[in-house]
Formats: sequence, structure tokens, C-alpha cells
Amino acid sequence: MDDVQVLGETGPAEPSSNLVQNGNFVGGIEPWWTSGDLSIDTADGACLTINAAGSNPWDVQLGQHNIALQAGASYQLKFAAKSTTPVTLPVRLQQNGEPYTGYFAADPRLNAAWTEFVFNFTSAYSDAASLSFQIGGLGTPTICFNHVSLEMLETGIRVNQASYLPTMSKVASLAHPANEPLSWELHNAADSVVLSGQTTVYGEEAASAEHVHLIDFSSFQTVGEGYYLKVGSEQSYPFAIEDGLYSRLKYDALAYFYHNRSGIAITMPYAGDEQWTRPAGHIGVAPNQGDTAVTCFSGTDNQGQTWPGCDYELDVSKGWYDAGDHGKYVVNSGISVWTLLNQYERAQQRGAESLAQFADGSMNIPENANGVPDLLDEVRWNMEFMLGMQIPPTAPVSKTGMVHHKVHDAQWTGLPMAPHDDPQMRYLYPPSTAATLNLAATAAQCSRIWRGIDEAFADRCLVAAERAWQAALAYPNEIARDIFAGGGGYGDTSLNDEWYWAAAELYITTGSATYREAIEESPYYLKLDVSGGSAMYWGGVASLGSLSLALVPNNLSSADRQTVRAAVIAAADQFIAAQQASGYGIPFDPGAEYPWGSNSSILNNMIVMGLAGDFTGDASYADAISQGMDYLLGRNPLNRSYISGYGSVSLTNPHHRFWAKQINPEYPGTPPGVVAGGPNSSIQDPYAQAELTGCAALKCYVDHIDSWSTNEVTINWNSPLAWVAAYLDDYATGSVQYLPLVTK
Ligand code: 9MR
Ligand code: 9MR
Repeated sequence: MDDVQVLGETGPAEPSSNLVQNGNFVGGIEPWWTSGDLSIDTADGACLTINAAGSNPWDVQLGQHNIALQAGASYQLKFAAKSTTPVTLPVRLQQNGEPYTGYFAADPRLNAAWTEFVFNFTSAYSDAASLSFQIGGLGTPTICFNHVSLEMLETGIRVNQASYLPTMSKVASLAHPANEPLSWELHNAADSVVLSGQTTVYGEEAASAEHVHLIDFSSFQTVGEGYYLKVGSEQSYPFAIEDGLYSRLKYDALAYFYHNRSGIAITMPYAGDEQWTRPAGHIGVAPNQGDTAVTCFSGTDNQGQTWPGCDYELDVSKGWYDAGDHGKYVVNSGISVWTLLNQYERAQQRGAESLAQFADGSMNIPENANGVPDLLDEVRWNMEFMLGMQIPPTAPVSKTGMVHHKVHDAQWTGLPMAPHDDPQMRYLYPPSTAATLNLAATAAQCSRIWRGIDEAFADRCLVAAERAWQAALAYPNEIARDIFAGGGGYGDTSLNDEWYWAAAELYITTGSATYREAIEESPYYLKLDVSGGSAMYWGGVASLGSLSLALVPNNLSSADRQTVRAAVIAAADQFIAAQQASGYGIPFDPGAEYPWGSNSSILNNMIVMGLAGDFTGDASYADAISQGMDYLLGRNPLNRSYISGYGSVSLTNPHHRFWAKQINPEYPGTPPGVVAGGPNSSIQDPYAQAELTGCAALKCYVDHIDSWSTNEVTINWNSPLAWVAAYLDDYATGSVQYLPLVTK
């Protein structure tokens, strides 16, 4: 069991499922502790020079507390060590306090060369254990440690690592080659068996290239923590059964937007923790070169075409940074704003009790005592940026009313980089018909929602929306393409869907015949296009129009509204059929290839399922959504939660320029409630290509900051997470409601 190998200069990167923190001793030893008389040097691992030997092994120690061990689970402990004089090193995993029950012990021999030690063991105990290297009584050598990791060994049992809702389906997947059903047991935290049964054999799961079984323990409804499943010697990560998960997640998911605000200092108490505070980014303070007076890009694009620039500057401050980068893109802003406002409009339809969850004072943001619902305050921060991207009527230019596609750095900045440290020139990139229609749609939505809350803002939004619509008619062929350095492309060549979405929102808000004609002429009229398996994404937005027409009272006839609702329900049923055909309960079937941001495709489909639940009053849609969340929270082939802070092994190292602790410990880690883009079969970034070549679709993911094509985080992925979490919270708290058809 003791396998030894000699390491070179650089050891392995820290595994993200490591139960030991800071196993590479980056930036000091915290949260490790020491005892005894020693000096510490962390230039290369942790080197401890013992000044006074002591007599017992535990008189001098390097240790770490709070290591969550699970009885019955198997682990691998690894570390590298060396000593200036040969010594025998007591390594102990034990109870933190009397009687120091031992959970694992080894006594390897150290010498002057770095050696890696690997130990496998099965824990007989569940405890928050202490790991300690006991170096007392060994004389006064210098002993060094590095690359310390403790990982639970591969288990084929994949569960929602956070919690299952008590009254909903509870299904786990098991990757196992057996062709016959296997026995499973559900254990509670006291290690007693509370339920047992037989798996059903699902068979080959194409997207993961695995042979899968299903474990259904839905009948067990007792609230508690620390449950786990066992099949033979394999054991799952622990999980809870409780109602509160989504009450927390809905606000954590919304907090993403505050954290990523541009143009305002992120401060306590709103930041949740000191580590996430930072000065305002891009308010025209050096070294920033934006965003209060930004002019148009001039120069040559990637294809050699020259752009003349423009003779005006716009104030495009505020807004949310798109993602791991500091670009702000109107097109991606569009779907993100729509999703959060749709969440609000759904609550409006459900009534006062639902609206209360987003009321003033409900969220931890600076505007939470201004008399306006906090969800709207958050969205307004970005809406104002979008309005700022519209070419004003007074500008001495053509294309007034058109909207710039994006504002971003002239060149990609490196990582890490806090927004206020960004030294790059920022430019407006050419206006596009797509961005203009995105503003028309969301500003129309804005106008009806702020009506009665802030008349001036509602008016401003309506004027902007109608100006945008007119400008798009005047310039229908301004196509955005991915040709500029320094920012995401968000290129889109087919705009029928944007036209339909904008017309639908304008029609709902104004009731005007112009927009009625536009939607009636559209190929998307009253339909939901789910070709490719997904309902919508930033470049495919027709469904947004139909979902608004189905949800929000408007002048369509009852029959037409029934038609569009039937389309929503049919699409939802298609996603549920995909879910039932999946070995991991995924309500999204893109075929063999999983797209960039696949987790958001799943979440967006669940919005459609949620609205189908509202229109039918049928709670089975919520149950299906709950199972879809199980996939994101750990019931997946990688056995990990894609949502930070939720689950034993969860998103830790997103591609984000500020949450960059993985590459520099002076930067913060990731706040809870952030969803990663997830499996992406095309693995476009070099890190993923090196790690994942040949991956099965559902395994094309790596939790590393360099993997921008699988592990980035963005506004358009966290917004459906917030929507879905709030939806499930309604059901978890028993608020099932049928939304009857209302006509104006
Ligand atoms: O960081 C960028 C990320 O936000 C984008 O999604 C991605 C794809 O457009 O490209 C960026 O990643 C760049 C990285 O930060 C720096 N090296 C070049 C990468 C690709 O352009
Ligand atoms: O989400 C976008 C995805 O659909 C595209 O395939 C990809 C490449 O163009 O870009 C993604 O968007 C990124 C944007 O270009 C820059 N900021 C980060 C976004 C998420 O990775």
C-alpha cells in the first residue's frame, strides 16, 4: 500500500477535489497549523527547521483540522517530503481531541531527496478529522512537505451532493459494468441503513460512454443531513434531504450580479466577505481607460479591414462584466436581463407573496432600502449600461438609435486582473442590428415593469426601445462578426429570432398594430423553436418572445395565448422525454456534441419546463426540474457539483480574472452560487485540450482557471440558475400555483 516515487522540481497541481486545503503551501502555510519550536520557510513547499526536538512525536507538528472523513469511504493520501537527516515520520489522521482515535496511520522513511508517498485506506469513521505530520523527537533536521492531498477514491455512485427536496423524486446514477440489478443501501449520518433496494439497469449512456444503473430512493422523505448511498464497497458523497437548499441558492445565484458589477466599488456588507471587496472598475480612474467616455474602435480588425472610429464618446459605465473577462456585450446582456425580468414577471403573475421574495430589503445590495424591489435594482444597473450603448439622437453621426455591439479591451488582459487594475484601452465596437434589437426587446420589458415604480425610467426605456426598433428597420443588415481582438465575438448572422423577440416585447408593452403585424409575419409566431435540443441561448432568442407572450397579459386573443402556451408545454414535454431517456436525468439532448456553456442549455430548458408547470398547475414539471438540478449538483459522470459552494466537490477554479485564487492566493476564491459553463465537447482552450483529448461529451470539463471553454462563468448562465432556484423554492415551500390566462 506504500508506493514511492521520486519527484522532479515541480510536482502535481493541487487536485480540486482535495480535502486538504493549501496542500501546495502557496503564500504561506494557512490554514495549516504548527506546534513546537520550529522555523517555517514556504519558498518551495513548507520547510520546517526544528529548533527544539522535544521528546514525543506530537511535541512538534504540522497539521490541518476539519478534514471530512466518511465511514466506509476509500481515500488516497499523497504528499511529497524530504529531511536533511534520514528520519521515520509518523503521519496521523485522527480525532481532534481526546482520546485522539486513530483513523489512519503510516510511518514512512524520509531522506534528503523529495519523495512522493501514496497511501490508500478505507475509513471506519465519519468525523471532521485532523491530519498531522508528527516531527517531534527526531533531532533538529529540516523537514519539508509539499503537494499534500487527500481525495475520496472514485466511486461510481453519483448523487446530488447538496440536497434532495423531501417530497420530490430522489434518483442517483451508478456507473457499473454489471448487467443485473445490484443491491443498494441508503445510510443516515449515524451509519444505519434506512432504506435499501435494487438498482435498475439503464445500460449504455452514450454521452458519458458508461454503463449506468439508476438508484431510486424517492420514497424516503425524512429530513436530515449526512445521508449516503452504498453499493458493495462503493460509497457516495454525503447529502442532505431538506427544503432549504433553494432558499439559499436563489439569492446566492443573484449575488453573482452584484459581484460582477462594473462602475461601483464592491463593499461590505454586500460582498458577503472581505475577500470579495474591490474598488470600482472602469470609472475613468487610472490605470483604467474606460468606461465613462469611450470612443469607437479605429484601426484594423483581425481580417485586415480598417475601421474609421467615430467622433463621439459615450458614457457606458455601470453594467455587469460579462464573464471571466471585463467585456460588456449588449447581446449577452439582453438574454441575461430578460431572464431576470422574466423571473420578476412570473412573480408578478403569481401575486404579492411571490413578489415579496424580491422586494426592497430582500437582497444584500446597496439599493436595498430605496423602496424599489431589489431584483429590479440589480437589473437596472445593467439596463442603464445598455441604454448608454445607444447612439444618441444628438450625436453628429449617422445610425442614431443603433446600439453598439460591445465595449471591451483592445487586447485580452492576462489573469489575474481585478477590474480596477485593467490598463487596456477600451473601445466601442460597431453598432449591430442584433444589439439594437436586444435593446428594443429588453427596454420594452423595462418600460412596462418600471411603469408605476419610476415613471421617468419607464418613459426613458420606452423611448429607447422604439428608437431602437426604428433604427433596426433603417439598418437591418449590420451584422456583428467575431473579428476584433480583446473581447468575445458574440457574432450572429441570423436575426429573424431577434426581430420576433423585440416585436413581441414591444407588442406586449404597447399593444400597437405595427408590432402585432411584425410578430404575425414571423416564422416563430406563437412557436417555440427547440431544434438542437435547447430552448434558447444568447444567439437564439425567438423563444423569449413566445415565453413573454405566454406569460405576460397582452392583447392577443385567448385562443392565441392558448396556442403559445400549448407550444411551451409541448417543448417542456420534449425536454422531459429527453430527461427520461438520459442516464443522468438531463433534460437536454443535443446529440453527440455538448456545446460551450451546456449547463446553461439545461437551465434554460428548465425555465420552459417551469412555465409549463405554471400554465398547467401540474407539479410533475417541478419534480423534473428538481432532477435536472441533481445533475448540476453532482449526479453526473464527473461526480462533482458545477455550482460553487454547493456539494462536497464543487466549482472552485472558474476562469475569472478576479476570483483567481488558484493562480495567486492574494486574489479571492469563488463566492457560492456560481455555475460553471460545464461540459463542452469542442474543448477550445489549450488547457482542456491537453487534459481532455478524446473525452466523452459529459466528461469534457475541467475545474481549472485556464479552461475558459469549459470553466468560465457568465451573466447569461447564472441568470437561469437564479430563475430555476427561485422556482424550485416556491415548490419546496409548498407554493404550487396554476397561472390562469389573463387578458388585458
Ligand atoms: O478570457 C477570455 C474568455 O473570457 C473568453 O471566453 C475566451 C474565448 O473568447 O477568450 C478569453 O481567453 C483568453 C485568455 O483570457 C487569454 N489568452 C487568450 C484567450 C483566448 O482568446
Ligand atoms: O457563451 C459563448 C458561447 O456560446 C460561444 O460559443 C463562445 C465562443 O464564441 O463564447 C461564449 O461567450 C464568451 C464570450 O465570447 C466572452 N466572455 C465569456 C463568454 C463565456 O465563455
